[in-house]
Amino acid sequence: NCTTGTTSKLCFPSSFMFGVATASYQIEGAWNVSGKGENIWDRYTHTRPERIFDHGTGDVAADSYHQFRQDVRLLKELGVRFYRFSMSWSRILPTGLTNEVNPDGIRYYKELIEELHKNGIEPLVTMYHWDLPQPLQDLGGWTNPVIADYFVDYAKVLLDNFGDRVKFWLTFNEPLSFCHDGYGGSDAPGDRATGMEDYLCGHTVLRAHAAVYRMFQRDYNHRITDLMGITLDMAWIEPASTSAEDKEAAEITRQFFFGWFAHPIFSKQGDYPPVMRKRIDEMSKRQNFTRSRLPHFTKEEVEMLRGACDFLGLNHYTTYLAKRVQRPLSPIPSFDDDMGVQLSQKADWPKSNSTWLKVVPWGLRKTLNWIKGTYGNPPVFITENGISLEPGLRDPRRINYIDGYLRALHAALTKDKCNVYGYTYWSLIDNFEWTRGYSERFGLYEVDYSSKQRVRTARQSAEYYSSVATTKCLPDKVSGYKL
Ligand code: PNW
Repeated sequence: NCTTGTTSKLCFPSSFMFGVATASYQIEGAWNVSGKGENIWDRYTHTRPERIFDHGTGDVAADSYHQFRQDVRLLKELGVRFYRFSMSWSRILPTGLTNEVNPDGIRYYKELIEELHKNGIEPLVTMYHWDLPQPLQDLGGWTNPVIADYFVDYAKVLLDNFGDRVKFWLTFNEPLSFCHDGYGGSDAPGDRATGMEDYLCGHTVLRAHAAVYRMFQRDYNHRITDLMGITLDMAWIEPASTSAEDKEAAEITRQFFFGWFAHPIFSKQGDYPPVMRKRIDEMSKRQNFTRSRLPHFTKEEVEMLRGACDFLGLNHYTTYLAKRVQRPLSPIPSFDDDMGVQLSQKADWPKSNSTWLKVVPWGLRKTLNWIKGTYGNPPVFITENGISLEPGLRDPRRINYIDGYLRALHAALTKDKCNVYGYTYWSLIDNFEWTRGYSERFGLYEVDYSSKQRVRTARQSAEYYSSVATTKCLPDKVSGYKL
């Protein structure tokens, strides 16, 4: 806390970094322009429009492929220290493989990075934010172990081309989301098998992450400021009651949702969380499978994964309640049955425009403390936190959301001594929200989808966030913005 005059303000350390995030498929558009190849979200939105709430596609999105200088202007206006964006694999490698490198793809990201540097903004680059090249999906996508090798090849192209100008890298964004929802739910590629393909996806992704991190360590991080992490999402999971069963259910959920990817990398022991191993092995046996549906790492792979990260990227939006459920044995595998938990949210938690997103700021503080306790206080960078609301420039509820979560973060930092180095608001601008299409708006800037240029206009929250990012202090009260 720093004291100014008579009021005590909540301030972050001067080294603390504030930024904003986007992702390639959600903002770039230009889906078939300048040599870009087709990816799984192009294919999915074009062939299964009924799967997308408003039948939207990322064909044009916010047109950031053409409007990126405009985006950088907004970043400058906000006064943020860094910009988290992702690179589109098929824009750089149209076939997904290195037989063909698209010069326009390389040029686009070089220009974006140069524009950022000219404006004093640090790039934080996500290598993979869900847009797998379609030719790789045709080989089975992330369920095929060979995709890990192709990801290493792609990562090498990125590090060779941009490694000298990008210091902060993230290999993957939210493997839980794209493995569980993509290979076991309703995200692209779609129509896959839960309890089977989601685990195969996770296995390939973890192996790919370790291989890229080790390559980075060996050949690329010549400057000590070069860092590579992975972004995992963790909603806080609170027991639905004080019963021992529900407490256990909450911990099982944390391990299935977060430990699945965090335990192999950040725990002392390495490998999958023991509770996941045990439950999936047992359930597989009861379902008469010869082998567990959860694959095994070799000893070498366990070692390669253990500690394969300079920092943990954390996406956090909301909280769920966990209750133990005993379902009758189903012969059909499913991640949910393996986990055996029923999730819900409290009716009186403030809502957003996304069904899954309720406003529960204390959940962030608990999440950070759980990570600290479980993995020995690793360096954490919050890579996403945000809220969707109805269109409009007056968005006091967004200001309230950010303010609430930043207060919880401040307490975790100063009172609980959690190791957090930065905070990223999702998102800079409104964008294509996957299966929710354009119906959910997370932007500090509103995008006018009816205009050809996809005109961006600041919301009130942009002004609020800019003041936080530049002063590193929270205003005394946010009541100036009427709810
Ligand atoms: C994030 N949860 O995914 C994605 O990284 C972004 O691309 C996306 O735009 C953003 O959410 C907003 O929807 C999440 O269940 C998936 O808590 C699931 C959860 C949170 C974020």
